[in-house]
Amino acid sequence: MTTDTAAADTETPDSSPTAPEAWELGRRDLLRIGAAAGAAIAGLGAIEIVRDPKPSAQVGKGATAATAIPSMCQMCTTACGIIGHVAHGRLLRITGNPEDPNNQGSTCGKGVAGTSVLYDPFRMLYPLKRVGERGSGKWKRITWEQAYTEIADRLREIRERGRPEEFAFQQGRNRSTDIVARFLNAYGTPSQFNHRALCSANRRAAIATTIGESDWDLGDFENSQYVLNFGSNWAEAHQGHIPVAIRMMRARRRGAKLVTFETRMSNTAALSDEWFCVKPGTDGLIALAMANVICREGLWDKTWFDTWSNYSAGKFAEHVAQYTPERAERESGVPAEDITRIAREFAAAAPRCTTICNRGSQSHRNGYYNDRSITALNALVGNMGKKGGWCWHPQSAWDEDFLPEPGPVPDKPIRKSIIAEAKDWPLANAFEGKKMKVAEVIYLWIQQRRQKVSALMTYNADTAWSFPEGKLVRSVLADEELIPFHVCIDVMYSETSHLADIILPWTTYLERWDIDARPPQGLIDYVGLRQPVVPPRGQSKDIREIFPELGRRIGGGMEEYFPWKTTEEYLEEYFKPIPGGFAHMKAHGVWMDPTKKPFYEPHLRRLTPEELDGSHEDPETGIIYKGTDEKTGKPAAIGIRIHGIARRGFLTPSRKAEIHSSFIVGKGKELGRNVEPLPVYEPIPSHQHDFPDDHLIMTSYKINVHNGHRTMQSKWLQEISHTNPALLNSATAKKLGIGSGDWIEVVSFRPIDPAVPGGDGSQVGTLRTRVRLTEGVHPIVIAIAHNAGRSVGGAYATSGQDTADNPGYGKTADADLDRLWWKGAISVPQNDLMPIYPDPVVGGQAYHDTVVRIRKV
Ligand SMILES: Nc1nc2c(c(=O)[nH]1)N[C@H]1C(S)=C(S)[C@@H](COP(=O)(O)OP(=O)(O)OC[C@H]3O[C@@H](n4cnc5c(=O)[nH]c(N)nc54)[C@H](O)[C@@H]3O)O[C@H]1N2
Ligand SMILES: Nc1nc2c(c(=O)[nH]1)N[C@H]1C(S)=C(S)[C@@H](COP(=O)(O)OP(=O)(O)OC[C@H]3O[C@@H](n4cnc5c(=O)[nH]c(N)nc54)[C@H](O)[C@@H]3O)O[C@H]1N2
Ligand code: SF4
Ligand SMILES: [Mo]
Repeated sequence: MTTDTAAADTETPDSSPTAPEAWELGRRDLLRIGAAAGAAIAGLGAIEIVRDPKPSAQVGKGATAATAIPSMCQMCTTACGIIGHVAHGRLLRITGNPEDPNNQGSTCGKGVAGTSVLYDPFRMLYPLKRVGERGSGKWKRITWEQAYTEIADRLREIRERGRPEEFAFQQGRNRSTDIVARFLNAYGTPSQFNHRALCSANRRAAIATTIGESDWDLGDFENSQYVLNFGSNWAEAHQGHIPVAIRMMRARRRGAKLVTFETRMSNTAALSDEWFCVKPGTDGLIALAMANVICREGLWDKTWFDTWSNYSAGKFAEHVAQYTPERAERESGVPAEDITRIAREFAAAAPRCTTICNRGSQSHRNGYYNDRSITALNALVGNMGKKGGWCWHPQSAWDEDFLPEPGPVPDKPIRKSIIAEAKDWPLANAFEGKKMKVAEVIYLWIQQRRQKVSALMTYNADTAWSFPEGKLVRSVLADEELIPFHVCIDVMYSETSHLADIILPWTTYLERWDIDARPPQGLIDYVGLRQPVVPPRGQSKDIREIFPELGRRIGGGMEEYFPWKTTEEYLEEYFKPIPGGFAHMKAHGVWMDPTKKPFYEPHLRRLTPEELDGSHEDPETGIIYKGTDEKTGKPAAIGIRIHGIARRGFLTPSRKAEIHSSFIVGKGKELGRNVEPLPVYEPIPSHQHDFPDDHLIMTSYKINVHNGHRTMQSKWLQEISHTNPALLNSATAKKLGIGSGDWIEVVSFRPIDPAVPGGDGSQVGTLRTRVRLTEGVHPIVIAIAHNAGRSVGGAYATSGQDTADNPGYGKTADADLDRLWWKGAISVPQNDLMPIYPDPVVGGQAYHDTVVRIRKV
C-alpha cells in the first residue's frame, strides 16, 4: 500500500506507544495465562482466574499509579467486563471487571492483549481515498469533511432516486446494533447483510424451533454434574468463552464429568474426562443413538416428556429405534459401547446434566438436524430449564422493555432485498425477530446480478478474508461495475478495506462508547457500558459519531433520527431507567437488577388471575388465548393448561417443547421443500463414498489467542501464534509418505450436491502449506486453523510480509519491529479453499465438510 499525503489535512498528534510499563505488564499477564493454558493442555490444571480490585479505584503507587476505568472487551464476541488501567492518558493494562456477572473478573489472553491492538503501529488513523485502480493499494489522505461530503452525496443520490435498497450494508460481529439499525432504517435500505449464517444460524434455528423464545441455550454448567459436549471449543473459543469456561472449571473441580466429541484434540477435549474423535458431521447421529438407548432402557423422564414436549415418548422411541449405537459406531467411529455407557451416565445425572454444542456440530450441511437431535436429548431426560440442566434466557442482551432505545426510532424499511431475504432456505428468515439471512451467497448473488448494488458500506467484517470462496468475494469487491462505490469502516488495513474506494478509520473498542450485554450465563440479564478508556488515536471515529453526521448530511428526513448532540447525551438518555443512571454505568461498567431471579423453568409459571381475565381456551390443546397477535392478526396465545393448571408454557406454537414441528414442515412446503418435523440424521452426500487415501475432509478451528481477523495485528498475540500448519493424523500421513513439517498441496472441491449453489464437484482453490503430524485428529480429517493467513495489515499481521512504511497507516514508531523473530512464518488463508456450502434447511455455512485432495510437494 502506498499513500500520497499531498491532500492531507492537519494531523491530530498521536501519542506514541512507548511507555515501557504498558508492554511489560501486558507481557507478564500473557505469560501467566500462557502457563495456565499449558497446564490445561496437559489436563493437569485449571484456567487461572485473574482478579483485580474494584473498578473506579486508584491502583498502584508512584510512577505506575493508574486510574481504573470499567469497560467491555471486544477482542471477541463475548464482551467481557474489563477494567482499563490508565495513567497519563495511556492504557497500561487490562484486567477483568469483577462486577460483571458473566466473566466475574476473569479475562482470556486476547482480552489482556487489547493494549497491543490499540497501540498497533500500523493502525489506520486517517480517512483515505483510493487514487489508483481499485485494489492497487494506492491511497491519499483526505479530510473527514471531504469523506463525509463524498459519501453523503453518493448515498443521497441513491435515496432520492427512490432506490434505497441499492445501498447495501455489510456488517459482521457487530455489537452496536441500535445505531446501525437506526442509520439503515432511517435511510430506508433493507439490504442489511450480516454474517450470521457463517457463524451460528443452524444452531439458532434448531433451538428456536424447539423452545420458541430464544435461539441460544445456556447450560447451567455451574450447577451441573454431567456435560456432554458436541463440538464446542469453550476452553478456546465459543461465543460465551470466559463466562462458560470459568463455570465449567468450577463444575469440574466439584466433580462434574465432562465428555467431549471432537474431530480434534482441542484444549477443551484435553480438559474433558473423556474425548471421542468423531468423523465430521456425525454428532447428530450419536445423539440420536443415545436417545435410542435412553428410550429402550426406560432411562428417560417419560412423565416430563409426555407432559411438556409435543410428542409422545412412545412414538419418539419408535422414531429413534432406527438409530442404533452400532449404526452410529459405523458412521461416526465412536464405539457403540461408549455411546451406550455415556447415554446411561447422562440420564443417571438428570436433571443436573446438560449438552453443549456449537460450530463443531452445526457448521455442517446437516447442521440443523444435528442440533435438533442434540437439543432433543435434553427433553428426553427432563433437564430443560432445571437447575444444573439445559437452560436458556429470553434476553440475548439487555432487557429492551426496561431499557428501550431512545426515540425517535425509525420504522423498518418497506423496500425488499432479494439477497437479505434469500428465499431458497426455508428456515433462514422463518423466525420472527431472528432473521438469520444467508451470508455466504451475498457476493455470488451480486456477481449474478440478482440485486443491483450502487453503493456498499462494509463495517466490522473482513468479508474478503472470513467468507467462503475468498477469491470470488475479492473479485466481486474489486469489480467497479458490480459495486461502483465501496466505503469500508475499519480499524486496520484489511483485505476488505484494500478493495474500498474510501476508508474511514474506526476507533478500537477501547476508544468508543457502547451499550452491550451477552446471553447471561448466570440466567439473570444485565447491561454493560463500553466506554473509552483513552481518547481516540489519530483521527479515528466511531460510527456513533459517523452515522449521525452522515444522516444529517444526507438529509431528506434522516436527520430527525439523530437529535442528540453527543453520544454521551444519547447514552445518558438510554441509561435513565437504571438507578444512578449513566453515572452508575461509568463508575461500574455494568448493572443487574438485584430483584431478578435466575430464569429456571419459565414454562411452569402459573398464569395470574389478571392474565386469565378475558382469555379463552382451546379445549382440545389446552392452549389459552387472549387478544390478537399484532403481527399475524390471529388470537394470541398466553399459556397452556396442563393437568388443570394454567401455565405459561414454552413460546412455541404448541406451547410445549417442540420435538415435532409442524411449523418447519409448513415453511418447507411454502418453497416446495421437504423439511423433517422430527430430529433426524441426514448423512452428508459428499462424505458417503469410500475416499481414496489422498482425499480428506478439511475442517476448521479457532486458535485460543486469536479472534477472526481482529487480533492478527496484535504483536503480542502474533508472537504467541502466527502459523496454521495443517494437522494430519500420523497414520494417514504414513500411508501417503508424508512426514512432519513436509510441504503439501491442498486442492479443494465444491460438493457434488444439487442442494448446494454451484454444487458441481468443481475445484475451488489450491494452496501449499506444511503439515504437523498428530494422533489428535481424525484419520479422515485435515484440520486447518482459520485465525491466520493475512496478506495485508502491517508487519505483525502478515508475519513480516507487509512492511509498507507509509503515512496511510499513520504508522508510529515501534522498537519491537526489529524483534519480529517469526518473519515468514507459514500462515495460509483457509477461506480461499472453502466452497459456498449452505445447509439446505437454514442456510448455515458448512465449514467442516470440504473434500480436499492432498499431495506431498
Ligand atoms: N479464540 C477465539 N475465540 C472465539 C472466536 C475466534 O475466532 N477465536 N470466535 C468467536 C465466534 S464468532 C464464534 S462463532 C465462536 C465459535 O466457537 P466454537 O464453535 O466453540 O469454535 P470453533 O473453533 O468454530 O469450532 C469448534 C470445534 O469444532 C470442531 N469440529 C469440526 N468438525 C466437527 C464435527 O463434525 N464434530 C465435532 N464434534 N467437532 C467438530 C473443530 O475442531 C473445532 O475445534 O467462538 C468465538 N470465540
Ligand atoms: N475458515 C473459517 N472461516 C470462518 C470461521 C471459521 O471457523 N473458519 N468462522 C466464521 C465465524 S464464526 C465468524 S463470526 C466470522 C467472523 O468474521 P468477521 O465478521 O470478518 O469477524 P472479525 O474478524 O472479528 O471482524 C473483523 C473486523 O472487526 C472489526 N473490529 C471491530 N472492533 C475492532 C477493534 O476494536 N479492533 C480491531 N482490530 N478490529 C475491530 C474490524 O473492522 C475488522 O475488520 O468468520 C467466519 N469465518
Ligand atoms: S473472552 Fe472475548 S471478550 Fe472475554 S476477555 Fe477474552 S477476548 Fe475479551
Ligand atoms: Mo462466529
